[in-house]
Amino acid sequence: MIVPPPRGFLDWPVVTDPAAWHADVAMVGIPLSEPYAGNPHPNDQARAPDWVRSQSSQFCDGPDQWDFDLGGSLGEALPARCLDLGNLVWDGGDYPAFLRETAGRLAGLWRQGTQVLALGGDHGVSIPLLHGLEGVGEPVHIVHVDAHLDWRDEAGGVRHGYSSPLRRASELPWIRGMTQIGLRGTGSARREEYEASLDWGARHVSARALHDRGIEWVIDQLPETGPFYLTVDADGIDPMLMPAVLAPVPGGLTAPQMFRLIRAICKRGRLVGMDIVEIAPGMEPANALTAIMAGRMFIHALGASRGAAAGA
Ligand SMILES: [Mn+2]
Repeated sequence: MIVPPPRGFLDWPVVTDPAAWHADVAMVGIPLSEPYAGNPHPNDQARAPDWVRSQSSQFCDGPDQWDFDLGGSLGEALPARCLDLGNLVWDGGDYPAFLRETAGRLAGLWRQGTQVLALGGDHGVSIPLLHGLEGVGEPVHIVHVDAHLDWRDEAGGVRHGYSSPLRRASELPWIRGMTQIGLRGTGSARREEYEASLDWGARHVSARALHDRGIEWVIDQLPETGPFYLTVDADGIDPMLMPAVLAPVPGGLTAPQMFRLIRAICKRGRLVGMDIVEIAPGMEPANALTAIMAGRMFIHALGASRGAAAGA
């Protein structure tokens, strides 16, 4: 089921008919929010795609406006065909069917060379995106920003939840590696998962190491070439910047570190897609700071992918 949002991301045209999905850049919402049995949290991340879109004027006051982060206007940096494809909604029924259908649609976008931006939902929404990366046609390196490792094989019997996306990524033959940045929270990993991820070849960058050694040291550890896919759990960013999360952990990435990381990724290779997940609008302060930080990350990615934000 594909549902149009009340407002397109950055006011891009909303096109919910997959037959008409021909885009250089596309935004998709995946408002999946699968609470684990017994989870006491109000899992309202499903509202985040429309919430972030609704704040578009807050993170870009028009495509003609000079953007100092881009060294130009966003309008000048964007390609001709930018679409908002609406929300790909799971009806709560047959999850494997939803996964197949959604991944298939995303793979179709990647086969035509579309850069896919996505808004969750909880971190489980990265799973259909990671499956869809098959459509890129060559192995992809995952850059994962998160307070948590997210390598649980299952949690409460659920294998496609927000504790497991990077474990699921490790099982896909088109994922060639992953760099996990900002790690500092407990949960979604015990010794078993920690060791399984290292055995697989994941590169861990704890928040402590990041802050002790600096973002340039982190960037030096990324592969020399793309393609890259970036998955950002909002709790990976410092909660002073993205407070609307259910599992805030002090000491996350700063805005300058995150923007520098995005520019560096785009300089090394093609950023084929990016998701931002785990925004809980119910926790948002009145000034919409979390949505604004999400929007600014996407804008950095859009600009840097096309040579804006020069001097990376
Ligand atoms: Mn996560």
